[in-house]
Amino acid sequence: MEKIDGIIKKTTVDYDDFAKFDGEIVKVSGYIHRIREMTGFSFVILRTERDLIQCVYAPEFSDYRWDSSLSEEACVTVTGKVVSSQDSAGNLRYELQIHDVKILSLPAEPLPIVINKKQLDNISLNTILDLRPVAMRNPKERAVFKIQEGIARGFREFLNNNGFTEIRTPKINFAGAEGGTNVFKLDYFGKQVFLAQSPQLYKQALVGVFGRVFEIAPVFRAEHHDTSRHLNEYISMDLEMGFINGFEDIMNMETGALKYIMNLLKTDYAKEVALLKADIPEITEIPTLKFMDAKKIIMEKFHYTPSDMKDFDPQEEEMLGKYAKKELNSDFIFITHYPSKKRPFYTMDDPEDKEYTLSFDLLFRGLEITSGGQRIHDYNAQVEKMKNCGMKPELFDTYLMFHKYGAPPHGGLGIGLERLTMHLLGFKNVREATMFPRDINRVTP
Ligand code: AMO
Repeated sequence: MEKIDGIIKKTTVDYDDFAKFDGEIVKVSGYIHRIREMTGFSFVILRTERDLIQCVYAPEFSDYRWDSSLSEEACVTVTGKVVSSQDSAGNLRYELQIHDVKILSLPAEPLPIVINKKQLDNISLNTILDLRPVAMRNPKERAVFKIQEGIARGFREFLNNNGFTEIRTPKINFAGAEGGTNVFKLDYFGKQVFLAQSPQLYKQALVGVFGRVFEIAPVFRAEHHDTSRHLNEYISMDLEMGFINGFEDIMNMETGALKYIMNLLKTDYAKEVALLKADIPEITEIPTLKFMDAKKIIMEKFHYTPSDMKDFDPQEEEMLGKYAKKELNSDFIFITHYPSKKRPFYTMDDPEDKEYTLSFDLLFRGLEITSGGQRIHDYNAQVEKMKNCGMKPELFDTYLMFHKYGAPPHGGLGIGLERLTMHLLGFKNVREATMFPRDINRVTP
């Protein structure tokens, strides 16, 4: 009787294990990435989950004879002998002398774009996005999303190690959490509801249950403009923690998470980092600057006249990024104490100056990647602030249960995963760091 043990063990070998099998016969499954015919033999590059493996076909290696129906993108299992050699730099590398090729499937048509060059040359971003499922087969394109996996994994691991509980909050909601006009409305069996702009209201409520919580999930923003940094659906990496001494605790946690993520990328994602020549920042400490001091720097050092003294425009963020790099030797800078008028209703005002808040943004190489801060935990103060913001507190009674029945001082943050990936990899457009972007012009693939 066949028994099911719950694990499908790989019967094929990864390139990283080739050293252990030097001189032995192994099986490797993958796609035929490229075929180069030479005189008397052929190079067959096999694309596996994370590697390109050089295989060599020559009639003298075995009785196997090359099947002429084999084309690029054929799915195969290659059996062959692992052979080592030294490259020009003296490093050991391994290739496979082909003894057999089992065809698992053949492509019905040739690919619409060339994916087996080092990068997708002369192909517009729009075409790449239209053809994402196959465009991502290019090793460099694929590496972008492996790095993105590393970022999210690092965030999760760091928080797991620090007593946070992973939560899942609803994405169909009774109200927008962040205010503003960028909320998607939905007909919910005749009632109007909204797609979640963030998990804000739920993550705060769950601090009342678990103390420290986090979520990595899609959120939705009805952005009406086509910009290089806005998506209509993005992945928000949120955390929220109770019993804090101030919003500085949140900035500290973010610094720790980022250090952990960057180290993880250097170790477990070294292949992708090398392939993309990613400039992974060294983080020791992250400098902080108050909002109004940042404005002064923009005006005095960059001779720029801001059009809005309550927020930064993208150029101002770039200036602050340059300032942080040049004068403070940091790729990151926290800007704190944003004006109350520009922060949402849950933000705690600075008791020393109510015009400003106990909040922050984190800029990475001149782009906002995070917002966060301390929240109001007192029930009456929260109701009061909602009224001042023109909201009806009675519509938020589930949210306010947290405040009504005892809430600790708490705070949190939200990081845009795609924006962080974008600036880590030096992209100009957030879509390059988004697997299947949703924007004002795109809902497919
Ligand atoms: P905020 O609205 O500033 O704060 O969003 C947090 C971070 O999310 C990213 N982001 C976006 N990324 C891509 N496309 C968009 N349209 C987009 N909008 C925002 C940015 C931004 O810094 N609840 C608060 C967070 C908190 O205080 O916990 C919030 O959502 O990187």
